[in-house]
Amino acid sequence: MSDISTQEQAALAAIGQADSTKALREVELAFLGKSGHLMLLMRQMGQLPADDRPAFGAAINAAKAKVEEAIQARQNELKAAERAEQFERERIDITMPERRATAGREHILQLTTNRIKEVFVGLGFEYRESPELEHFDYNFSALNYPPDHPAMDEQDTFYVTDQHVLRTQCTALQPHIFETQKPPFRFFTVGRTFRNEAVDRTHSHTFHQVDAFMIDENVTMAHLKGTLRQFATAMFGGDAKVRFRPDFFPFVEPGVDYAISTPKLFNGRWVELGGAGLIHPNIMRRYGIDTEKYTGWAFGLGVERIPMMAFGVDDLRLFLENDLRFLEQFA
Ligand code: FA5
Repeated sequence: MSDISTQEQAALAAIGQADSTKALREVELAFLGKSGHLMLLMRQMGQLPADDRPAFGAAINAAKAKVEEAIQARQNELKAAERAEQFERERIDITMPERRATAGREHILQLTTNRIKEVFVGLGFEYRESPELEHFDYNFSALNYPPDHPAMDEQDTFYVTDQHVLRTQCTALQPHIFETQKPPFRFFTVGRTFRNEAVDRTHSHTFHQVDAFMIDENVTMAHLKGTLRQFATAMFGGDAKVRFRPDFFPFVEPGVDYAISTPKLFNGRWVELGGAGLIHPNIMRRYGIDTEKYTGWAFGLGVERIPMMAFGVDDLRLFLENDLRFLEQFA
């Protein structure tokens, strides 16, 4: 019996000293666990004379109950203390001034692209993506460039393999469409284009183009000119003038270059935006399109030239330098 009270006292002392819920759990195991001190005493009961067993059993149960109660009480204390300490550790200072989040805005070339898409979708054209890494044939051969034609020299580019180039013109969308679609149709694309080019105020090795084309019955140069005039009005306002002059591109016949002038900018000087023309019959025939029934036009122009003309920017390198003082002007 004295063993029971010794173990009980030892347990209560250890409980009092436990300074964390973890330490308390160890005390609990040491006394009440399967091979804890009080449990070992309980097992001795079998060896006692039968008459002594009830009193021994009652004493040990009482001791167990006391120890359990003390553990529970200490646990409540320790948990409360630990929670208070955790709150203290995780306290946040809500009076600290906030760090202002600066909202980004779209780049002027993205805003221009969005506007181009609005205008062409509004005119009934379907938007398509086209690969930036293009097979040589789509970029050149399929567009009626004869082998080694000098027109390719103007569009020297970056060769990834002998057969794969970074596209020099968004016109490369045309053969992809002609392979899979039957006219009548109207498509356009906007994207990055690349050329092996000395960089100056109006040229870069990486720039953007928009290309659009349509094929239908009775399509003429008048439709092309009307569309480009409407495009100029949407981009630069009603007082923008458009000019077409004969030009050569292997994939159109006849071909023109397309320039605009607005009285507000560059003293009304003409600025070339791109090229255009009626789709060459060689290309239509190659894709089995009946040239007696159908005709089509196509144009392609430099996207950078649009904000240059619209806002009087005289150096296109500014669009790529990411100087916020420049970019923030275009809300
Ligand atoms: C073409 O790329 C033809 N694919 C356009 C075309 C499409 C003609 C459909 C007929 C029918 P060109 O090489 O001229 O044409 O380029 C068109 C426009 O892209 C140029 O007028 C210019 O605005 C822009 N551009 C061309 N090279 C650069 C460059 N290095 N940096 C910035 N813009 C450029």
